[in-house]
Amino acid sequence: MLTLYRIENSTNVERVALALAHKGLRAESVRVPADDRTAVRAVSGQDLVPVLVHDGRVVIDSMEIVRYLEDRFPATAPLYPRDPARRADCLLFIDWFNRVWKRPPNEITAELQKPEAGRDARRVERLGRAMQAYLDLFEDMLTGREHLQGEFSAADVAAFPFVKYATIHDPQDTEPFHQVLARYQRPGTDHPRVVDWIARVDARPRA
Ligand SMILES: N[C@@H](CCC(=O)N[C@@H](CS)C(=O)NCC(=O)O)C(=O)O
Repeated sequence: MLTLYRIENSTNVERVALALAHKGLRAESVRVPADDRTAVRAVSGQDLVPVLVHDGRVVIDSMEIVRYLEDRFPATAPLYPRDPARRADCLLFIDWFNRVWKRPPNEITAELQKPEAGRDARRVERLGRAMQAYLDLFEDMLTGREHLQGEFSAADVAAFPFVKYATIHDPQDTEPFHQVLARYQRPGTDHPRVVDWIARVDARPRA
């Protein structure tokens, strides 16, 4: 049995929700309040979601969970290329996304939480430009293919919940990190493939 601990509107939970649905796996959801992680801490010893419990085994970290699902359920729709070279490209992309791409929005969010007098506006501007430039990179990655690695894969699972804010942002969603994702990713007429990719992946089911 699979159980997913989640909070509403979580980027990292959406990764797992996309992966579960792609693989046709059902999971019981435990929805916890964003401001009370007691249940998450009790089951996993830490506060962050997503947490997956599979027959008593606890897995934390969204992309570790996605890999775990692939390893444990290899017969269902794959999320990583079978070809070793392409699989390595996919793993590298995910590592880059987590370690490099995520830094500017995280750092802008932290900067904007400082009192106004102590903020480094130039740094925010520079980091914002980096986020916008990554849209150009995604546009190029999508040349001649519908997903970041051709077929829908863990690369799309990793990036979509964050990059989607370029076109999808509920004005009622005032979560600071989400506002940064929306504010500093502005697709223009030179990003048609990114815009189509967001719509394509957004049409997919979630668990
Ligand atoms: N590296 C972790 C990050 C998890 C994470 O930051 N989750 C957010 C929700 S998207 C969270 O639980 N934040 C709560 C907090 O920071 O207190 C993953 O990929 O799962």
